[in-house]
Amino acid sequence: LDKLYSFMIRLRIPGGQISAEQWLATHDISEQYGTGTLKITTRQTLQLHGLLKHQLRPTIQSFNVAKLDSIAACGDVNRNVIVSAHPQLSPLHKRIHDYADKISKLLLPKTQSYYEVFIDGEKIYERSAEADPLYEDRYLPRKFKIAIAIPPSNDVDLFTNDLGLIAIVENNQLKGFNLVIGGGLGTTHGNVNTFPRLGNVIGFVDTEEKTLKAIYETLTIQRDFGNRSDRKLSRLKYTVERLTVEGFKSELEKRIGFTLEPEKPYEFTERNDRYGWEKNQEGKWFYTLFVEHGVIKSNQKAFLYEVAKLKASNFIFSGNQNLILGEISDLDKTKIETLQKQFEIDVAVSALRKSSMACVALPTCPLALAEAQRYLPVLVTKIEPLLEKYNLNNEEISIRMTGCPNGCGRPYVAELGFVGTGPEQYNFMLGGDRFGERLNKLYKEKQSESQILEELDVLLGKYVKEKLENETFGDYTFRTILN
Ligand code: SRM
Ligand code: SF4
Repeated sequence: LDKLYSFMIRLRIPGGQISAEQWLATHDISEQYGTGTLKITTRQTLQLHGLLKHQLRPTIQSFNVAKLDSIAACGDVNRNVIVSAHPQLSPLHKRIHDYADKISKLLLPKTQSYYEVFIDGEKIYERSAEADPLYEDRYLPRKFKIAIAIPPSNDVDLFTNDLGLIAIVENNQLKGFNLVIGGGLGTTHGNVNTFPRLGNVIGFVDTEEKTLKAIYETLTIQRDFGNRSDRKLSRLKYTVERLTVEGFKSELEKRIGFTLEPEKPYEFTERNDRYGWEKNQEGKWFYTLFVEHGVIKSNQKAFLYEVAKLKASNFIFSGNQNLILGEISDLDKTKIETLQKQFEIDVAVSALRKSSMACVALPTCPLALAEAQRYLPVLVTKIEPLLEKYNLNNEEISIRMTGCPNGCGRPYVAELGFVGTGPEQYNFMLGGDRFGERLNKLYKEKQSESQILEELDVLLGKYVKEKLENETFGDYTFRTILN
């Protein structure tokens, strides 16, 4: 008897938006194959777990019919391109969103083997075999991640990406993008050469042509200069450290054939999703549903299926693992509100819970050392009374947990970060800011739940007594403990 392997499928959904029809198809596919659970990831897409080998082809074929694929959702290529999810933020939202699709298409590997293996079995040499000038015959040294942020929201955690674009909007006009290079979070316990890093802003580009060129050539630099001998040190952040930021920038300018303009001013003042109902400039409604750590609960799944049947909205996944129902008319809003009541959707949750994020970890992630998405909700329930004790219930303190130091739930840019070190033990990180512009630092190693709660009791007590006016918890701990 052989082992009964099971697989995970992750979709490629640039900008995280699908139609109601695609949601219906995804729902049906998840009922037929895998565990039935739909999981929204920290990169605005969906994963299905527990697919047996014989289910892989029919699952991928069904997604293909719905015009959804999983090409380059994993591997040493450009991954799912993410964009600020909230259409309310800018009248130019749609235009900026289109960039995600364009960038994703530009950087897709040219090989057609996905179709040969999973879709129709037609031999690749019988298809028009195209050369791949970007990935050539070797791909990148490692995964590559791109995000687009639309200030004032940093809901994509822009600075943690290999390459980031900050949309510069002036007088309702998209002027272009600030380019940010060299972010990345993965580390390895005990390997001092690995570290999380926030990207550096290196300049501004105005036209679409220049933007796409700069993105493309950033990848060719990583292809040519990235470390191919040690996978632990092969992300772009290490290439940038080796070449220096200035060195990287001049190599980029050489390859693109123009000089980057000086960066334009921008400001991030939010990172959380805007939960509940909101109206955009065109008078359409949006509803943001809180999905704890991206795991869609059964009542939420049933609700979303009924909403999709109305064909009254699109479905947008956020980088905070939540779901936005978008572009809803006044009439359809009423219908959706009725469904909300029927499926008991709009339950109140605390500000802390709404600011929490966790990676998958156990039981499916083979790299997990500790629990994350199954345990953080429990820990939050135990922290909530402490917040109540100090009258901090409305504080949106960001709290994030991962089962290992790879950082899939971006714990290194949280005010409270917990990184799994072993069963029921976490490195306790403090001092990140609220909007993802400063890394936190290790406060206490290998902490158990009771140690975490004792520490927090003391820290929160001191915070309410000693904080400066409007000082967030992250800024306070950074100023008083870690600086
Ligand atoms: Fe991740 C590997 C889950 C976002 C850094 N990540 C994995 C794997 C595939 C484990 C593996 O290699 O076998 C996990 C699958 C678990 C499972 O059972 O589903 C996994 N990563 C996830 C997701 C699903 C977490 C979530 O709960 O949402 C996220 C999927 C994103 C997507 O849709 O593409 C996810 N992973 C991230 C992020 C956050 C981000 O991209 O914004 C990071 C940190 C940012 C970064 O890349 O630096 C991240 N994942 C990693 C790493 C460390 C990479 C490194 O540079 O060292 C690994 C391990 C690796 O690549 O070797 C990893
Ligand atoms: Fe798995 Fe570690 Fe990523 Fe969590 S952070 S999903 S445990 S690889």
